[in-house]
Amino acid sequence: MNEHLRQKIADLARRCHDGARVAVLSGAGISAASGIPTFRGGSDDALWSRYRPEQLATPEAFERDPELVWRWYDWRRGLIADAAPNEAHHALVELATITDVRVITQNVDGYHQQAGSQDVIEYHGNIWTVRCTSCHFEDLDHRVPIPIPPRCPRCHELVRPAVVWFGEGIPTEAAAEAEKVAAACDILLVVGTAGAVYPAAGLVTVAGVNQATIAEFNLEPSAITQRADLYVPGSAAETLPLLLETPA
Ligand code: BJW
Ligand code: ZN
Repeated sequence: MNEHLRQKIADLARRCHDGARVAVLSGAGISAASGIPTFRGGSDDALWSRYRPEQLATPEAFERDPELVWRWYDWRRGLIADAAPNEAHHALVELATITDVRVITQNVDGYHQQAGSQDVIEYHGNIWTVRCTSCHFEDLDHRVPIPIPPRCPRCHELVRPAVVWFGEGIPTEAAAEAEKVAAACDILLVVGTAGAVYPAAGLVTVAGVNQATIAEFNLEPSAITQRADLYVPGSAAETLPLLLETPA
């Protein structure tokens, strides 16, 4: 890492120590160091390279073949259950002891909360919550493996993961809260997301028009990089902890 970049990160760390309000928009890349595969590119493991998203993460796919979709989610639930949050998640918990930090995550793995982050906004839902496709039943279900396809204990219709698929709206409260947090922050940390999926990626614009500093932490440049004030290359597990170093 060159001296110029180090200086920029130190400036950001100083602002955090001075009480700047921080918002975080995280994506699959923040959990990559935990061993959870990302969706797009950058890895032989990418889920999207083995399965096309429209085969799996849409309401139509679930209607067509609920067992296939559930097998995919069951596999991912197993990976998540067997792994744990990493240094990037933990760095954000520690950052919250220094200043006001709100995490908006596109991830469904629950790792931010598991690491200790409070009031996490789950923009795309949570993989451990299931809800009935017919009645109003919704509950946590941590079974791994889950009987496929799982059925509603109340009405015996299919249950589905309470996550947001393509073509579905973001949960109303999460959408409103994320918009508010993005608009009110002084610094937006964009961590491990390709910035290709909307409306999540639009939160960067919301923060930008409100004059926030956009700092991106990603292994590779993304759709966000051109809009970022600062791009920090590398694994978030190694780069986010740099924000905790006490500025001179
Ligand atoms: C590392 C790293 C390391 C790796 N350290 N970095 C505007 C324009 C065009 C299209 C649209 C638009 N607005 C809406 C749309 C349609 C669509 C959309 O965005 N399509 C695009 C593909 C173009 N959006 C929707 O359909 C959304 N809904 C909607 O718009 O509804 C309208 C509506 C309103 C009212 C009523 C009804 C409807 C919903 C989108 C839902 C997305 N769902 C998924 C699945 C969630 C559940 C699950 O997990 O199974 O969300 S898809 C998937 O993509 C998942 C992710 O959260 C999301 C984002 O992916 P992410 O996190 O960016 O991951 P990757 O893999 O893409 O990138 C990883 C990054 O990490 C890379 O950059 C790596 O370099 C980096 N990295 N290792 C740091 N160690
Ligand atoms: Zn039901």
